[in-house]
Amino acid sequence: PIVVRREDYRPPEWLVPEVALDFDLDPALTRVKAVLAVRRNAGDGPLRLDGGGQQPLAVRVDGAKAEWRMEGDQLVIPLAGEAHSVETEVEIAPETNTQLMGLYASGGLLCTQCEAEGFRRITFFPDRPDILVRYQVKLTADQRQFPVLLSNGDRVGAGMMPDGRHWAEWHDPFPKPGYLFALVAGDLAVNRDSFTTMSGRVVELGIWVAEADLPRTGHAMAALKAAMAWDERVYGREYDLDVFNIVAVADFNFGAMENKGLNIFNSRYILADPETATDADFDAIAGVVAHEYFHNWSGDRVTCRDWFQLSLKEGFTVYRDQEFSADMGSAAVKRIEDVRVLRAAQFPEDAGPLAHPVRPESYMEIANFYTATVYNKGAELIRMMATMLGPERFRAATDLYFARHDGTAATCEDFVVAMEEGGGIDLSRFRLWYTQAGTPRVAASLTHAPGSGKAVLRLAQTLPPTPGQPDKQPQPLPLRVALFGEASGARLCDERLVVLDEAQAEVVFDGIGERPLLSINRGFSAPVIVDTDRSAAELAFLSAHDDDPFARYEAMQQLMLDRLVATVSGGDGDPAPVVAAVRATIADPTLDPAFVGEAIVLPSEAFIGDQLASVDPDAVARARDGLRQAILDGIGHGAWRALWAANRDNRYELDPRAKGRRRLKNVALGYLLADEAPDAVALAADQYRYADNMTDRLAALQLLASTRGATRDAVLADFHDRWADNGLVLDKWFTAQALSTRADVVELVEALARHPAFTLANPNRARALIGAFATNQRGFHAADGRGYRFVADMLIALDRLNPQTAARLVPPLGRWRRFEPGRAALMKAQLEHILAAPRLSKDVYEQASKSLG
Ligand code: HT7
Ligand code: ZN
Repeated sequence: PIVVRREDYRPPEWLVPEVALDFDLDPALTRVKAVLAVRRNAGDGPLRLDGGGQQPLAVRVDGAKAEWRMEGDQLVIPLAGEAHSVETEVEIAPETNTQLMGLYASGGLLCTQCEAEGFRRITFFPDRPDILVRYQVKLTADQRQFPVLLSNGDRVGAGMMPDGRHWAEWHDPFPKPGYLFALVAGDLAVNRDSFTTMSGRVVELGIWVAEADLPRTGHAMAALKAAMAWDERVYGREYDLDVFNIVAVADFNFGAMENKGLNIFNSRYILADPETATDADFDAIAGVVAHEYFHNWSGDRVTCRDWFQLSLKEGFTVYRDQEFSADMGSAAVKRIEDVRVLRAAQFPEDAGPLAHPVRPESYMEIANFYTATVYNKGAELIRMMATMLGPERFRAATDLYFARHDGTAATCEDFVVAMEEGGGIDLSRFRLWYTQAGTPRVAASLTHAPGSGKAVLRLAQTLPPTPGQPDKQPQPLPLRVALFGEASGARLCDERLVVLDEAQAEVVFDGIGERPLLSINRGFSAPVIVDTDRSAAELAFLSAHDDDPFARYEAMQQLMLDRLVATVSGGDGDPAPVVAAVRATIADPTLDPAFVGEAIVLPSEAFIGDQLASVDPDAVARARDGLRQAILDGIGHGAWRALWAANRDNRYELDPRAKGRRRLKNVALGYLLADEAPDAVALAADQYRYADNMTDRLAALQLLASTRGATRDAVLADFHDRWADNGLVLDKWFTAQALSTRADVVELVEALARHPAFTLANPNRARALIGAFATNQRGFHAADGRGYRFVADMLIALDRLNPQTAARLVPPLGRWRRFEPGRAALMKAQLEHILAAPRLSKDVYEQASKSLG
């Protein structure tokens, strides 16, 4: 496959100010006519239009048949003048499009997905994000089968044809790249609402779904309106069209897509009611709806010059959606969740063979770079700049960014320059965050000579080598730091923002009259790993006294992690300090239950493994099970049951407090089931049976799925029968079993892959079973390699249908170097098996070959 390099970017030779598209829609054969107004911009080359394997049926220039040739998938048309009208015609077959890129069929609908390079599969076009085009789109289709015809912008006309077909015409006044084009045709019902913008314009909002799903669109609509108001209040950004439509589809490669004025969503991020969606689903819906809406400015109005700049829109928009969700609920819990995601997905990526900078230098397949690094680490970069600037200067800088780059395709460098000029700060060294891969490590140690009144914090940073980057330079790390008195429990100084921009530094604190304890990287102000020499007693103290909720959570987690790592390594894994700290946390009446639920949950097996030089998954599982049991015994069954009971509510509510109580209740249930005591199993079964919401029902099901016996089988059968007709809920049934800790989980999952409801054609279903299983530390890493083989075989089968979704299954195998030699060899063998498969996509080839390299 061809490698695309950032350094090879050249401005386009031809621009396309306008395009008229005419779609004759039919699932079996759709005809697309495109008339492009083209104008020479640079160079003297022919017009090159990207294609996706289709052949042109006709090519006309200025109305006349023209000379053309194909070079690979590109249509090349020599043009003599400076401006021309170029017309092409193609036929495509949406119903055979299993890749779900371009125009495809999903559950009776026709819909599009064009980011990153799907538009070329619809029509010949210069499919690059820096070609901004004004669109006129005419859609014609059978009226009975496709009564609703939608595209970007405003509907300017519609009518019937004599043959039972009808048409609609849409104009989008905002120039946009092809990746933001969208159309939908189908039999859809709409939840309509409106939003009045800050300047008084009324925007018509529509969420389009199958008629039966309409009652489950209310939460998404409320989130959309909240996001529109938030973006006005916090960033001064107003919506700009008269219409904003969202369509939910069942088959989608990703979460959602920010097409201008016509967002298309994976239905799992739209549809929710208490019976079918968990609290986490409700939160994810609000977050994704907001994310896509925020892209209207950070993505659509200001787009990317080339795909290496992807984090310009994605990192910034993730930061914006994280802050929105923090404002809508508990900011502390949201930060904890976001850091947990970063550590679970991005830190391992940064430490493995697929590590890449936030602004990558090269790719074979751009779809492989929609990663946690580009999205989540990218968001952390924006957060660090916001922290260093402070809220007012950050707002001035984003205002400058939007004003300067509105209507253009910009770069990450443009964003940093706007931060510098609008915020009055020098970010020269900060740019290293965009170019260097890897997670920085900071060693921090605090000394205090009694009677001196001084405390000295010594900091040293290192950045590990990553593929292609053996040597690194120190990056500026903004660390929020405070000190607490061990005797008084009080804060000994104001919080300081220490920006560590050298390899080493010393920070002196004056006026420190008692032995201080270190609270560092408060709020997780920098996306780094901090190594401290804090003892179990110090961590336990901070877990009870730190006044930064993230740091308090972190102290508890570090305390647990130190015990777990010590146990795995054969050292002192005495659980007593952990048990005491958990006891103190659950007994503290001042704490938010949601926070308590997060703080007392054990680190995942994967995260424990990430701390080890060579992972033995069995040893990790034993250590974690042992600590879980010790916490159950140490606190006592009765106390856990009391905690469970104390956080039960008689009536379901969806407010943050009720969600927090459910979370804590279900964490308590998890501890109670540590030893599968019959009364705990019965309690979980009762919770399952009598739950009035999916959060509680699924929590019980998930826990019971790891047990043995008739109760487990009965609840799983019940859940299946209740929800057999609801695809999104049935996905949860597959996932609950894929994540089971039972020793026979591989066989169970293999059997589920033969279940009549299982299909690789639907990405949600494939991810629900195979994707979830690949995160199951016990099953996936079964010592005989059967888990690896299962995932590899499924991946090869999926690659034939949907390469993008298949490629996302490679990274779990790509971590082979982190495991003990036996597992490492088995994982490597499966990567080789994948690479030997015939007709491999470039998506999977890139990920598998880099994982072995
Ligand atoms: N900007 C959207 C990216 C996306 C995507 C990328 C590759 C393949 C399919 C896709 N569907 C959507 C999603 C977002 O970040 O908002
Ligand atoms: Zn996005």
